[in-house]
Amino acid sequence: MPIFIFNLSRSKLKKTNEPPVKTNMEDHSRTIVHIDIDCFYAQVEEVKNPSLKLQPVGIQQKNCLVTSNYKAREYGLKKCMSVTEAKKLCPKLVLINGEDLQHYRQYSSKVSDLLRGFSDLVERLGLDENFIDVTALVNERMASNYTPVGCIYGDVSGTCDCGCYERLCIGSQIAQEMRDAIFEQLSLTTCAGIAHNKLLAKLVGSKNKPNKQTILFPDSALELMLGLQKVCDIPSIGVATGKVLNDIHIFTVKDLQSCQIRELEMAFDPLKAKHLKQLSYGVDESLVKPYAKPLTISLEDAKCLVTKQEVQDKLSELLGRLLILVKSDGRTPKVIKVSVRKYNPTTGGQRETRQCPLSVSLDNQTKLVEVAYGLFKKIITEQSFKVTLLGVGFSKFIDVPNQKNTLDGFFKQSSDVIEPPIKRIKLAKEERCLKCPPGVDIEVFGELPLEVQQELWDEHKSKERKVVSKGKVNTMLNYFSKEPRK
Ligand code: TTP
Ligand code: MG
Repeated sequence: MPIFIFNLSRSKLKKTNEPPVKTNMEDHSRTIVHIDIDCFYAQVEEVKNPSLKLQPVGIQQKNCLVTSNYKAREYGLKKCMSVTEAKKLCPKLVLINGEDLQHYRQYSSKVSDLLRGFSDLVERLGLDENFIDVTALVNERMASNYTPVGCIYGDVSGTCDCGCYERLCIGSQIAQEMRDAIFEQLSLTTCAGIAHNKLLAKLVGSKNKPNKQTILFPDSALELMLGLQKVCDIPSIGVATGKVLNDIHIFTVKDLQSCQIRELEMAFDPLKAKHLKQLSYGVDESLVKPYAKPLTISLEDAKCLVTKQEVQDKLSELLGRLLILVKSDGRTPKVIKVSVRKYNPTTGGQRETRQCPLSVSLDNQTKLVEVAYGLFKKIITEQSFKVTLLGVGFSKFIDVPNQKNTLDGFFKQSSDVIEPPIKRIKLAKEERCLKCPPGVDIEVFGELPLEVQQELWDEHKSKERKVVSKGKVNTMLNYFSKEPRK
């Protein structure tokens, strides 16, 4: 009895007293949720301009329709269709240029960050998909309520006795909570798949679209896989692998299931051969690999620039877009860098980068452009120049929490100099005289955030211990030192 404490819908399904039969020896202990944002770029545009929701909307890159909202799809519009063809099918189509990915990237990281509130194990796949391993959360909630939420794929009458039914039902409740949170906080609708591995979660999530979620219980895995037809429809089988499979006369998922492993081993290494065979049966042992936040956030433009004004305008444009990305990232950068490719008629030119500590508020774009232009001048010393690429970026991020200490909050009190929040000033005052390294202006030092002060102090101590080599000039300490750099 303790094994079968099911909800009403479940008990209707299992009336016999026969012990459930586990059909295979595969491990079902994980619970994986796959979340895919509906018509992603189109939805972001609708959030920015809600009046679009009532109209058929297509997102255009060059002459290609990369996606469209579901209203437009009613006219038969498909992804990757030419704009001309799309307009023919739907003359009222509202076309939006989707070549600037800035907002899409912003929403993409907001979704992943939000999902990380549910589990540390979040893996991003492209901009609009995430895998979340919710096994730990599911285990915490076991013995609570096993009502499945959303659609169920296939037949659920044959069952497995390992507890996967209960785990997947709880997984479906968590998936619903995730999707509700994404909708409440970001106004985006999503689809979710819930299964015991990544492959099946991704595949089953697309069975009911848009704004729906679907559970797959292990016994329906074979049915789902056979429904795919072509081997290339298996998500991790790319064009190259698909071609090799076709060359050995394996075209369908059924072909892959029924071929001899030896045949596969003639074309692939034994591990890959085994993996392909497993995939065809819906077996996928790959783990959800948590993503790390980027070490650098940067933007660049490969445009030919020949005057100071052009360079400053481009830096201003790039910084404007970059600041939005950095602020939404939530962390504080400590370094700004500029990359330049100087034109060279023979080689095409080589990229050079210069960086310096960031001592300017992110709210003061004018000052940032000046700093960036200063870095540019360190690379391009000539009066007359031709550069074919200009980039600007921020790095060395510190984890300032995204709420009270957002960059807005962090830099709010001053327009151009970093002003530490009250708590930091108090601490800094107590330690300022003790910790200000020789050669650094004590007033400037007192204005710096505690982390930067600490770094300067540590660097000074390392220098004392001769850890920093004499020739290294690009250090924080040298930057803040009153003495000119050698
Ligand atoms: P998809 O997830 O393929 O599509 P979608 O989110 O627009 O629609 P749905 O999931 O509801 O079926 O792609 C995600 C985004 O990636 C999409 O909104 C636009 C972009 N994209 C491209 O830039 N180039 C492409 O060729 C495709 C297919 C998509
Ligand atoms: Mg999508």
